[in-house]
Amino acid sequence: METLSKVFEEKYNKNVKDCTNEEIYHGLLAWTKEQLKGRGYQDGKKKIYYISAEFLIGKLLSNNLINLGVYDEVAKYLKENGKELSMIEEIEPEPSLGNGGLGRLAACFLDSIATLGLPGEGIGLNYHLGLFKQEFKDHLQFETPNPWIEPESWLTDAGISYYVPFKGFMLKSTLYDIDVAGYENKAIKLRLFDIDIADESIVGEGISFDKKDLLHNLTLFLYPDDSDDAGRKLRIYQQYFMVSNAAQLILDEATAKGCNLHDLADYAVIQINDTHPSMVIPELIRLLTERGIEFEEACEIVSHVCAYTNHTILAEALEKWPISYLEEVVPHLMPIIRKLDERIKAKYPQENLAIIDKNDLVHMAHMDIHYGFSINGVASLHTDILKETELHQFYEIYPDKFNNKTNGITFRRWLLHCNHPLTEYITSMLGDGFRKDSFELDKMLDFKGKQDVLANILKIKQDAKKRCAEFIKANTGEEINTHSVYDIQIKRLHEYKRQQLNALYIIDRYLKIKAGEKPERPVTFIFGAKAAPAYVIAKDIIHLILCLQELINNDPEVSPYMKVVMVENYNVSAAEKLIPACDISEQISLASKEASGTGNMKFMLNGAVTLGTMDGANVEISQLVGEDNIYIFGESSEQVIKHYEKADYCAKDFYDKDERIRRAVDFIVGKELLGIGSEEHLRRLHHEIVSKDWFMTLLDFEDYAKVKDQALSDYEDRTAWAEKMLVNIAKAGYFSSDRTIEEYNRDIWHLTPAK
Ligand code: BZD
Repeated sequence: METLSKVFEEKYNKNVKDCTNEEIYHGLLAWTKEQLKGRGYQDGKKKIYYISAEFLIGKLLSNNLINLGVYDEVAKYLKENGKELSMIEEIEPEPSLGNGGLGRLAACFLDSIATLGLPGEGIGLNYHLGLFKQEFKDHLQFETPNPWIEPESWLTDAGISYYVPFKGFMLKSTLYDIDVAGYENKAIKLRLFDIDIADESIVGEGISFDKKDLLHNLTLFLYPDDSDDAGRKLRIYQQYFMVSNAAQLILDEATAKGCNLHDLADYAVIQINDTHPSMVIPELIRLLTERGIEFEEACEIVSHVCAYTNHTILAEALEKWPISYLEEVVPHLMPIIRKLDERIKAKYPQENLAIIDKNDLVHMAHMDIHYGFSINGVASLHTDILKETELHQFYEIYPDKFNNKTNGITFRRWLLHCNHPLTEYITSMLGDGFRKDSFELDKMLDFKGKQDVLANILKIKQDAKKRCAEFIKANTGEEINTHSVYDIQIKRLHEYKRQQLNALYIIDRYLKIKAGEKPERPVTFIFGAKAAPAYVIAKDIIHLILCLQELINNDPEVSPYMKVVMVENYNVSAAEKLIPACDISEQISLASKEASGTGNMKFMLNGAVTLGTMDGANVEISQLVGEDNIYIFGESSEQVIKHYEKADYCAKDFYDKDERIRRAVDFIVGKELLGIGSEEHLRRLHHEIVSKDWFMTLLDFEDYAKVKDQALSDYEDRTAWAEKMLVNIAKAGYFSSDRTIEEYNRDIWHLTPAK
């Protein structure tokens, strides 16, 4: 720790003892960056370029210290000097460079790529103000900028610039790198492109700004509101800026290593993370032809370099850009896209395989599938649905391109960093092999039935719940009972994820308590979710939850038995505090709609038991832990898909025929909540549920309530519950992103790991 002490002396002319926490944070930041550089970077002939519009990296200090193998040493050194590393962690701002699962997955993947010693880098954009910061006022969500770049930060100017052509002007980029340490391995780079002239002062009220002022706004926010034309066009500007820079960088790096461009596939493989980076395909073709390669050969080369990952089957989320938009933003790409489309139409005339459809929409996913060599879904059920229904027409012509890569999470962040006590306990039981080989967690099964082990696991959970209660108090002002069951649903707010189903259960329980049915043990229902700024119903659901929080927590007759809390500005740091404390993990999407989910994996790893539908990776979780260790409810994906095909689901029928459902739904517009919230929001939500309910909440309500009640009653047998926790932790090994990345490499990337 001598070099660290020196940093404080040189930077502040002080002993660490006399430094403020801010000074210690900045000293540690500088020191850690040096250590990372000292490690060196993973390199090799062929590299994976993981291009993604989002990298939800979370705070970096502790993770870097863990991966550098110095966390304990630094914590001890600080403690000896009267300082707490956990307090210093609080000072770091969290970059909000992602929406949710897709962005967080990209961050986990970088950790695993580095850890496995694979040559690679992430490429994205350096959004100055992130997604947005969520604030609650009058039980409503408001958005404000989320600045995170300070004068001293994890960013390093790479000294690399490119020119990106748009219609009528060029933009010059600047590249910033963030080092991502592998666990006990070299680092790789996350490369974020930016413009020098981005101007934060153009932001007005909330997150409003002139969307046409491209020279100053291009990298201000991640995907600003795309509910209007200007927003959608800005998104195309961002996407093209990202991929043109990426393509130029990739060609330069390859050429520098001796690539003659004809053999590009020996030097580069590009993973296209959802369709946001899809324009990299025509852009690479453009650059290759500019550098003297024939069009046909350029197509062939690119088709051996690009692979595409699909993260959704929701049709509205599959990007389709009007030709007129692309003509306005990137006219030089359109002739290429048209040629790519003509080549396909000549071979496959079916309309549903076209890149450009008859309404002049460019289907980005179709371009990826035709001109990429691999397409993967993110959980086994999801990939099956892609093959059988959503993308069936492509599966018929390219069966060999389709493959599954079930998502994973990095255990460095989601266990080692966020849950020290559990990590230490597992180490005391198994040794530390599980840190590198997650499947070793399986050995915990040998401790089934051991009373002392089960008691320890319960104790660790209880302590986590106490720490979590402090976080909730600080975040929401609410006091929660640490002996209540913590039932947690944290994820983006979306109707298909069905936070409204959870809310209906809460209402139902409230009504029961009011009617004198007092439960044995209190439950705390915890939510965290951001809604897209223009997603009206999602915001109405937040409003409902916040109104319920106010009503229930302030009702002396009810609050001893249940409370509701919605944490404000849910982000990676909040997740790290909530997940270790969770008893019941809510994974209640309508079957077939959640591609995978990754929160479900983080929860099981931390000893929560899943309450969920047979959707996404829940299916694989249930196969691994067995039916005694998970609570499954609801219609199957096959049944749900049939309902959609036949259009035979009618929410109103459930509302009319089932009194329990009707009472819960009508409570949304009853006098209690109208006395707290806004009539406009509550009425709109009520109407939506009764007359539309696209994601079939009422269909699954009864089974959900029954199975949830069962879980809550099983919780009372503490030993049996602890055994379920143990099995969940033991079986989580499969969901390490190291396993996922090994599979990507084995089946798609074919890179040679460094020794
Ligand atoms: O990707 C999510 C899926 O919904 C999850 O099921 C899955 O686990 C993760 C990782 O594979 N998708 C997203 O998070 N998608 C977005 O955030 C997104 C962002 C912009 C535009 C469209 C989708």
